[in-house]
Amino acid sequence: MPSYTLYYFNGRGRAEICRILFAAAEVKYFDKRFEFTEWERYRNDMPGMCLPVLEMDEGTRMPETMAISRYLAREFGYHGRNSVDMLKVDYICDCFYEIMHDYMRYFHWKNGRFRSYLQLQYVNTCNRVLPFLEKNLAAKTGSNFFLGDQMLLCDMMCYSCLENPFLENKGMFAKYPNLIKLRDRVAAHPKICAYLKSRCISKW
Ligand SMILES: N[C@@H](CCC(=O)N[C@@H](CS)C(=O)NCC(=O)O)C(=O)O
Repeated sequence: MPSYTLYYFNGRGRAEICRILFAAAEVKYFDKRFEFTEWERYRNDMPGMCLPVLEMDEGTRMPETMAISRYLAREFGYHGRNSVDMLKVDYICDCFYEIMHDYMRYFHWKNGRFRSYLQLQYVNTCNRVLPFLEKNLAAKTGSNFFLGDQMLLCDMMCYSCLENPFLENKGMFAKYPNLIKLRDRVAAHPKICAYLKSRCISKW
């Protein structure tokens, strides 16, 4: 197993799904967090000049949240049993990631890092994507997770991408009882539950 360093800012944000995967698989990694004030100094050292980035064996640095998450999920056995299951896991993950992406932009807009108005886009994405995911879960009566009884990357995405949206507006989720149940189930996984209790506290 390579030695891993995960670079991100001092928040949960896009990197949290990777941290949850490391926790679920009980794999050790170095969780390197930058403050925004020091980012300028490191930006040019990162592929794509943005974070998260995964470094392996103190050499190769890889960018892009979902590419990293899929790699870790494959390595740790959370990406599905066959190619069709992986396709399903991927499309569910990409739906959740659309929310994460728009939420992050909206969050930074609220906190003065962007100029344009992004709340509407984030809410529209939730209204488009969440009913679809809820329907996927409702069709799986008797199963604990999106694809059956095994928790996979897409289930962890349900927890990680909806964390701040849920904290900010629980009412928005009243229409999605199956997503809430899944979220609670992932949080109750023994390894993830232990990680959630011990992690650094941040606003995003
Ligand atoms: N497509 C990239 C986007 C990553 C991204 O936008 N990251 C933000 C932080 S959440 C960033 O590094 N921004 C750098 C900056 O604002 O200079 C991904 O999905 O990982």
